[in-house]
Amino acid sequence: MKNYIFPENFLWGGAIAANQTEGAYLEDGKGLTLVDLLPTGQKRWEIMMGKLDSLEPKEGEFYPSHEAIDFYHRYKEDVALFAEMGFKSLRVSISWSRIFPNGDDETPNEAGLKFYDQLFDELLKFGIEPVVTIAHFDVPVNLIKTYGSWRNRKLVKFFENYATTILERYKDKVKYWMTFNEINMLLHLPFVGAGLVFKEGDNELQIKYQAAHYQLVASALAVKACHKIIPEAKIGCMLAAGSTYPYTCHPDDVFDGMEKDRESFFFIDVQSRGAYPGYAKRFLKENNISINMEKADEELLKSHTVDYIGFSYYASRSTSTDPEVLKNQTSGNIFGSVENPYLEKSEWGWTIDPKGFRITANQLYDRYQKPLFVVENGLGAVDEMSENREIHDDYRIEYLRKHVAEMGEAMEDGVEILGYTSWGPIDIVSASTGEMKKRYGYIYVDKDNEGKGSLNRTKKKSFYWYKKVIESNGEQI
Ligand code: BGP
Repeated sequence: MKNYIFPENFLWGGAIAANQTEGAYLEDGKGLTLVDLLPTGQKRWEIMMGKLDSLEPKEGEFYPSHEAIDFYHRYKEDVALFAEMGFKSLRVSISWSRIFPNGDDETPNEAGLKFYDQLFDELLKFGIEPVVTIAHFDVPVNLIKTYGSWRNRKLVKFFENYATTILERYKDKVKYWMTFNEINMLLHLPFVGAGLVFKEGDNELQIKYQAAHYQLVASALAVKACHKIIPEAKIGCMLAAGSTYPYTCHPDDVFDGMEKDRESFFFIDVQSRGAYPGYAKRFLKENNISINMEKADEELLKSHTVDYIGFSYYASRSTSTDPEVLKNQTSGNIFGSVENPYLEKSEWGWTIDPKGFRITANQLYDRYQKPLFVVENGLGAVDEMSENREIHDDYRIEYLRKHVAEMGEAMEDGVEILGYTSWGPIDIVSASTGEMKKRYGYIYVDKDNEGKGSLNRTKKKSFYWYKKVIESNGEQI
């Protein structure tokens, strides 16, 4: 395999999220967060789409986030394992409801602030840069209950207060921040992305785009606060990315592919260029969506744009406008409309497209001309442990090797990339399914889909592979 030269200070590492790792869901003053209401199975999907009748966990139901992998109590052991792999960075999210249990509290919860102080100190002890996601799918439930979550402009103030509090508290420890995780997911999983609950007769599109506007304003306020409180820090946006391929070269398919990409680019255009683009204004008008946009909003969006483009890449997408093609579709992906017949898929039906990673990185860099940061990439797979307790996850090494190679190609194309924090460096709860069985980690965690297991950690074969990749700064993949 070809050798790639990565920058000396390239931030190799891994990415996790509070709600998928910490557990301790009500410990030390933490309030309920939306993910604490997500069971597994079909019900999870319905709730993620904003269809739920209760904002309380149900008696006797299993909620994966309640214990997750108990990172809250085991983080020192896990950080030591990340350090053994040579991590330069670890992307983590701060749980909003650990800091403001109800979201609208007058004062922050000191025990919550203290936990992240300890976590960042542990990381810095090993020379690992914390890369912090301010909001990763975890709106405090009280904000949903009392205000309707991001339907309500009041969330902007609550978010600004939360962001300012953590920026102030960790200004000497954290130099890399990002605002909303996969901000475009709000359109596809509105409850997860924005705590939106829909009732009969709601105009869901109107509600989603108004909520998106409030999140974009809130994101700009966080950027403004970060540049003021920590001038040397970098704060980015975060997009669930993956270029969309037209199923044929018919102009209708090509145009549809461009439209599907723009559905996601809209968020980043606003966060990186500072204004609603013309195609978005046309879309809103043609769909009778009227945004409650205050004069100050436009000035804010224009004056406080992000420093880098963070994104997740799992797969490219494909789309078709031909009813004949669409009719035969078994399953597309959450963004595109059709399966790509040229590509393999994971056990969860996610397309595997390493070259798509290079295509996506080039497309984003061409569009924004700002440094990129790959903050999620990885393969969710079923791992089997052998009798002598080994996990030979060669399939994961293969996936990652090919994607790191294409990232190297993108850098040779001139794309500036700050770092690569692969998703789930340790097995954690799957966001979409709530399963532990969908494993991403270099480290195996003994816990099953029903929450049973010792939680013991075991290094997989990929642990040693990634250690070598980092040691050689990407030369030995
Ligand atoms: C992204 C989320 C992550 C992570 C990832 C993998 O949408 O930002 O939280 O979960 O998807 O998805 P899953 O866990 O569903 O396999």
